[in-house]
Amino acid sequence: MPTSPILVAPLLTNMAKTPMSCYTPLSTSFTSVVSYHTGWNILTEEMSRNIEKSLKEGKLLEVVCVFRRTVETVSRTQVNIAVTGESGNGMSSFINALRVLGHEEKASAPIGVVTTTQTRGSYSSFHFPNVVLWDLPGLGTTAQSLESYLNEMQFSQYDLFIIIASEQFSMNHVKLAKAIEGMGKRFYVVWTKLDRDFSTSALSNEKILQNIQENIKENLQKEGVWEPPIFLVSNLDPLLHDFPKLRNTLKIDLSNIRCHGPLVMLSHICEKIINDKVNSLKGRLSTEHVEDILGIRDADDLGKCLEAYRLLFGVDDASLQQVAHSMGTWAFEYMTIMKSQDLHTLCGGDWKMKFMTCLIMRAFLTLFRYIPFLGNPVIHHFRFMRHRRILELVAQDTKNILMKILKECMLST
Ligand SMILES: Nc1nc2c(ncn2[C@@H]2O[C@H](COP(=O)(O)OP(=O)(O)O)[C@@H](O)[C@H]2O)c(=O)[nH]1
Ligand SMILES: [Mg+2]
Repeated sequence: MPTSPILVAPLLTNMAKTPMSCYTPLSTSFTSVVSYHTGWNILTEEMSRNIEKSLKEGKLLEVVCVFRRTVETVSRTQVNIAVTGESGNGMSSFINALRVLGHEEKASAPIGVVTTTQTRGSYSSFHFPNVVLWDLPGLGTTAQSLESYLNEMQFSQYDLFIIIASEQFSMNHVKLAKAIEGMGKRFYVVWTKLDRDFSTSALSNEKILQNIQENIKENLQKEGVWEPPIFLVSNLDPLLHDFPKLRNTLKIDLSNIRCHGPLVMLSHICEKIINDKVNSLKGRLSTEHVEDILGIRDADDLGKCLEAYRLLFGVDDASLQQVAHSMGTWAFEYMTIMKSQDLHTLCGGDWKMKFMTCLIMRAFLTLFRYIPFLGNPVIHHFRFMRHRRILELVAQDTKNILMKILKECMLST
C-alpha cells in the first residue's frame, strides 16, 4: 500500500564543507583513490603541543595517550551518506533495512509504489553512530538534468554514496556513478529486490546473482567507471544476502573516512618533531662530548650507545613493553619492525653500519691512533659518522613504531 509522503526535517540544515584530500587508505576496504573528509580540525593545538613535549622527552606512552584521545574525538565525527538512484528502486526501503527497521515503524523512511520521496530526508541509526543517511528523491523526480540533480541534492557535501538499483542497471545509474567518481568520492552499488528476481526467474539463484553482478560491471566498464563494491540484497531480508558484507564494508569505510585526515596529520606532526630532534642531536654531537649527551662512559661502545639512543627516543625495551601493554599486545610486535633492536641487527641490516664496523675498518682506525696530529681528527670524524647513523636508524624506527601504533589506534574505532 502506498504510504503518504512524510517530510522529514533534515538533521543537518547546513553541512559545513570540509577539506578533501586523496591518500592511500588505512585499510583494504578502499580499493580506489578516494577523497576523505573530516578530522583536519580535530587535532587541537594542545594535542599537538602534548605530542611534541612527549616525543622530545622520549615518552612514547604519553604519545599513545594523545593518539587515543584524538581517535575518540575522530570516532564521533559525523559522516554523511547519500542514498541515491532512480525512483522506485527501493532507496527508502534500503535505508529502513540498513537501520533494521520495519517500514511501518514511526522512525522509518516513507516508501511506496508511486514516487514517495519528494525531498531529501535524513535518518540516523544506532547501528552506525554519528552517521546520517540521506534519503534522496530519485534522479528524474525533482530535476531534469543530472547536473541540476547533483546541485539540488548537494552532492558535494556527502562523504559516501550508495547507488540503489533494481530490475535494471540503467543509464541514469551509470551517470550517477560516473559523476560520483568524477568528484573523487567513494560509492557502492546496491541491487535491491533480489527476492523478486529469485521468484520470477527460471534461472538458478546462483546464476541470477552472477548475471546481475556481470551486468552492473559491464555497464560501468563501458563508461570507464572504476569497479565499486557491489551488494545484492532484498530489503525484505535486512540480515540476509549481501547485507552482512555491506555492513562490514561500511564499518571499515566509515573508519577510513573519519580517520584518514587525522592520521596523516598526526604522522606529519610526529615526523617533523622527530626530524627536529635528530637535527638538534646531530648539532650537539658535533660540538659536545658524546659521553655527556648520552650519559655513557665509552663513546666507542656501540652497544651501550645504541641503548642510550633508544632510551632518548622512548623505544627502549622497557618503554616498548609499557606501550605494548597499553595497546594490549606484546613488545615483540614492535621489536620485529626495528632495525635498531640490537647491535647485531643494526650492523647486519644497514650497509653503512656494516661498512663502518667491519674488521678492516677497525684495523684501519687502530693504525690511525699512532699517526700524530692526523690520527685523532680522523678517529673523531669516524666516531661522529657512526653515531649519526645510529641516531638516524633509531629515529626511523621510532617513526615506524609510531605509525604502527597510530594505525592500530585508528583501526580500533
Ligand atoms: N519485493 C521487494 N519490494 C521492494 C524491495 N525494496 C523496495 N520494495 C518495494 O518497492 C517500492 C518502492 O520502494 P521505495 O523504497 O519507496 O523506493 P524509492 O522510491 O527508491 O525510495 C515499494 O512498494 C517497496 O515496498 C525489495 O527488496 N523487495
Ligand atoms: Mg524513496
